[in-house]
Amino acid sequence: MDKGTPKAIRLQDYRPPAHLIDTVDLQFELGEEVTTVRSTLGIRRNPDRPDAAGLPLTLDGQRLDLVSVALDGTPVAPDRYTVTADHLTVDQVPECFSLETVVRIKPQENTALEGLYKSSGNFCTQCEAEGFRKITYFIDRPDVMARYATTITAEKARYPVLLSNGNLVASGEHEDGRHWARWEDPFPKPCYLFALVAGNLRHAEDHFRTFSGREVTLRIYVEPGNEDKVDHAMRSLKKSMRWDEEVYGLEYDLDIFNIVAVGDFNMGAMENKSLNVFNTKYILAKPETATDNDFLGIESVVAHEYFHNWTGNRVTCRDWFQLSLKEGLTVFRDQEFSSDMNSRAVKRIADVQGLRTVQFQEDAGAMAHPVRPDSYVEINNFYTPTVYNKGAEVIRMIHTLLGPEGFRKGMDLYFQRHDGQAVTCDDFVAAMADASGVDLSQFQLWYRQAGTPDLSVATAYDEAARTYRLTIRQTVPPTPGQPDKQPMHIPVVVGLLGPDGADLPLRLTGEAAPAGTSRLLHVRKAEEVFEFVDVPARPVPSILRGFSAPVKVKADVSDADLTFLMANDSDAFNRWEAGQILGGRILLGLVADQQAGRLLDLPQSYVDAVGAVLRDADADPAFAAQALVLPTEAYLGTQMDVVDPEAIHTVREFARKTLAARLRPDWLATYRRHAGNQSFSVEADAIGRRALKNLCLAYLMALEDEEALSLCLGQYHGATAMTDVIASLQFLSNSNAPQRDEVLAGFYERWKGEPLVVDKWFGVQAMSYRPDALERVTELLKHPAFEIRNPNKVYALIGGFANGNPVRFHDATGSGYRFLADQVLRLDPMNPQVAARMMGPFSRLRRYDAARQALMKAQLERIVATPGLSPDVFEVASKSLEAAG
Ligand code: B3K
Ligand code: ZN
Repeated sequence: MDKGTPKAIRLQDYRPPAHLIDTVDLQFELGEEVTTVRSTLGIRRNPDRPDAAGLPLTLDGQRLDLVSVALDGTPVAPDRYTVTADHLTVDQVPECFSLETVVRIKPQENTALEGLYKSSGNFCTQCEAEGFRKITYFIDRPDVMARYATTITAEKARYPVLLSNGNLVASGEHEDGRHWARWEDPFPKPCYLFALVAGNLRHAEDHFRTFSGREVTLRIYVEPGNEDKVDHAMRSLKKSMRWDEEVYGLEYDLDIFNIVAVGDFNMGAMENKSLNVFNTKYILAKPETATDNDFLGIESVVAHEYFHNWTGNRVTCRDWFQLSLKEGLTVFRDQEFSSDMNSRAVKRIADVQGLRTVQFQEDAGAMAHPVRPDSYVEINNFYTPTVYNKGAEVIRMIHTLLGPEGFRKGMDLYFQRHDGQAVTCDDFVAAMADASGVDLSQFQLWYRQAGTPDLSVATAYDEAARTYRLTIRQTVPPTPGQPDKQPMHIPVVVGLLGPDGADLPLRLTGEAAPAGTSRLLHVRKAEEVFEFVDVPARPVPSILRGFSAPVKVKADVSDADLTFLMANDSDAFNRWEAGQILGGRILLGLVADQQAGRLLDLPQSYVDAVGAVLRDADADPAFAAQALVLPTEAYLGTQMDVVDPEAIHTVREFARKTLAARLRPDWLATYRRHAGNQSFSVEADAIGRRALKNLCLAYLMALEDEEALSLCLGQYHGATAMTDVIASLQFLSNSNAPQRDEVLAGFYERWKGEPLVVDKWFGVQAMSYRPDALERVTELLKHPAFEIRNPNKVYALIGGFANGNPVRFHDATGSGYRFLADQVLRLDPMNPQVAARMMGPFSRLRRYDAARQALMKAQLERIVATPGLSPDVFEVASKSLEAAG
C-alpha cells in the first residue's frame, strides 16, 4: 500500500454523525472534458451529539478538484478549511448554516464505475456504498438523510435524456444547444441512493394503478436498438408492484418509476430512489438472445430493486455493518416473489444450491464473516453471499419461527416504527419479537456468529415402547476472529414417513394429541432430544424440511431410507435433498476409491434410483431436471476435508457417463418427448420442460456417440430459443466433436452484435473442462470482443474460468493461479471492486492440499507486494494470507 496499511472500521466504534444535512441542492454541468458540480447543503449540528459544539465540519470527498467553498453565501477564507485526499474540513461552523461547494470531476476517466461515470457515451452514477464522495463533498454515511433537488445541464444533441431521483419539476433550453432539467425528490434519503443519468436513450412506457388508485408512470430506458428487449422486465416490474401490495400492503410512493439499463456496471443493479440503474444483463431479454435463467434472473432482480423501495429506501441502514438489514430482507422478499410466480420447490432448490456452493464456501474461508460483520477494511468487499443469501436465510428462519401472520405483523410494526429512519438489524429483530411475542434473544446469534453450524442427528426406534427418538447435536466451527461459538437457536422442521410412504401424525412426549405431520423443533442447546410417541413402526425421518436452517446435516439415515425418501417424501425439497445426499455419499465414496487407485464402480441400486426418478420425470419436469443433476463439483468439495478437484471431476464424469450408458434409452426417450416444437413461453412449466430436455441431452453427450452428437448438432442448428442453443453449444464446447471449432466460430459471427450473448460465448469456453481451457481463455483475452473495462466480460471469461471450472483452475502446476493473479493485478488499477471480486478462490486456499496451498500463497504474496494496491484487493489478499498461516 502506498498510503500504509488501510485501517479496519469497527462496528463498536459507531457514533452518530456530528452534523446532519437536511437539504441538498445539486447543479451538474456535464461536459466532455470536465463536469462541474455545485452543491448547496443545509447543515445543522446533530442534537444527539451535544459534544459536537465546537467540532469542525468534516465532509468526505475523493478525487474532487475543489473550486470554491462558501458558508451562508460568503466565501470561506483558505485558512479556515483543509483539504486532504479524503476530506474537506471547515473550522468554526455555526449551529445551523448552508455550505456551498463547487468541484470539478472527470467522469469520462472513471473506470472504477463508482461515482459519476460514462457507459457507452452516457453519464450514469453508482453511489452505494461510498461513491457519492467521488461526486461532491458530503457526509457520506447512510444515517445522514436529506431532501434532494438536482439540476442537470448538458448538450441536448448528445444527452437528450436527463434523469435524477423524484419528480421532474422544471426543464428548459439554453441558446447554445444545452438543455436542463430539475428533479426534486420529496423523500429524505441517504446519499447512496442518489442517481443521475444523462444520455441518448430510448424508453418503453407503461402504467400501474396502485391500490389507493394512484397512477404511476413506469419507464425503462435503454440504448437505441434494445427497445425490443424490455417487455419481460416491464411485466416483472408490474408483477412486483402488485405482489408487494398484496403480500405486504406496501404501495409505491411516487408518480414515476424509472429504470435505466447500462452496459458497464459492477453489480446486477441499484435501487436508487425512483431511478433504478441496472446492468443490461438484468433488463434485456427476448427468447432468441436470453436463456430461461436470464428471464428468471431479470424477474427476480427487477423485483429485488423494486422491493428495496420499502426495505432499504424508506427504512434504511444506520451504518454499513447493518447491510443485511436491507439486503437479507430484500433477498428473502424477492425469493418469495419468484416462488409465487414460478415453482416454489424448484426455486427453493436453486436457492439452496447457490447458498451451499457459494456461501458455505465463503463461511469456510478466510473472508468468513457474520451476517452483520463487526469490522471491514473496504465495505464493497462485504456485498457477499453471507450478507445477502445467508442473511435471507436468517429472515426465512424468523418467518418460520413466527409463522406467516406473525411475520406480517412484525413487518407492519417495523414500518410503523421506522419509516423514514436509518436503523439496525437489532431494530428489525425487536419489531419481529414485539409484534409476535416470540423470544428471539438467542436467535440473534445468527447475526453475530460466522460459520456454518453442523448438525448431527441420531435416530432410535423403540418397537416395544412405540417411541422414536431424534438426538440432535450442534456445533459451530471456528472462523477467523471467532474461535469459540455459542449454541444457536436452530429451527429444524421434521416429518416422519410410515412404511407406506405417507406422513405420520406427530406427537411429542407430553403432548395430548398429534399436531400436524411436519413439526418445527427448536434446537437451542448443544444437544437436544425429541421423542415422538405412538409411532406404530420404524419410520423414515425427513429432516430439515424445506431447508429450514442454513446448516450442514449429518444423519444416520441409510441409503435405502434415502431412496425411500426420494420416492415418497411429501416435502419436495427433501425429496430432492435425499437424492443429493445419496448421490453425494456415493460420489465421495468413489473419490476415496479414485484416490486409492481402486477401480470405479457405480452401485446398480443408485442407477435404479436415478432411473426411477427419470421414468417419473413427466409428472414434474422442472423438479426432475433438478433431481437428476448430480451434486456439483463445488458442492462435493465442501463435503471433503481436503478438496481434490481432479478426483472430484474424474469421479463425477465417470458417474455421469455410467448413468448415461446404463439409462440411455430413458434419456433418449425423455429427450425426444420434450424436444418437439412447442411455442416459446417463460411459464414455469415450459422452462421445466426445456431444462429436462437439455439435461437429457447433457447425459447423452457425456457418451459423445454418433447419435448424441447428431441430436446435439441438430438442436444447435435448429433451435430458436437461446436456452436450447446455449445448452447444445456448451455440450459441444466440452466435447471433442470435429465440428466444435466451427460451431463456436459460427456462434460468434452470428451474435457479435449482442454483447450479452457474446458474454455467454466467453463463459461457455471459460468453463469448458477440456484440458486446453486455460490456453483458450488466454487467447480470448486478446479477442476483439473482450473488454477488460467491462465487468460483464470479466465475470464471464475470467470469473467463468476461476469459479466455474474448478478442475482446470486448480491445475496442479499452478498455471490457473498465476493467470488469476495476473488478471487481478491488471484489473486493480482500473476497477478495484471487480478485481477484489475475482479473488474468491484464493480466499479458500486452506481447503486444498499443501502443494496447491503453497502455489496460491505464492500468488497472494506477489499480489500484496505490489505497490499501489487498492484497499479492496489488499483486504482480501492479506486476510487470505493470514488464514493460510
Ligand atoms: N444495493 C446494490 C448493491 C450495491 C453494491 C455496492 N458495491 C444492489 C442490490 O443489492 O440491490
Ligand atoms: Zn439489494
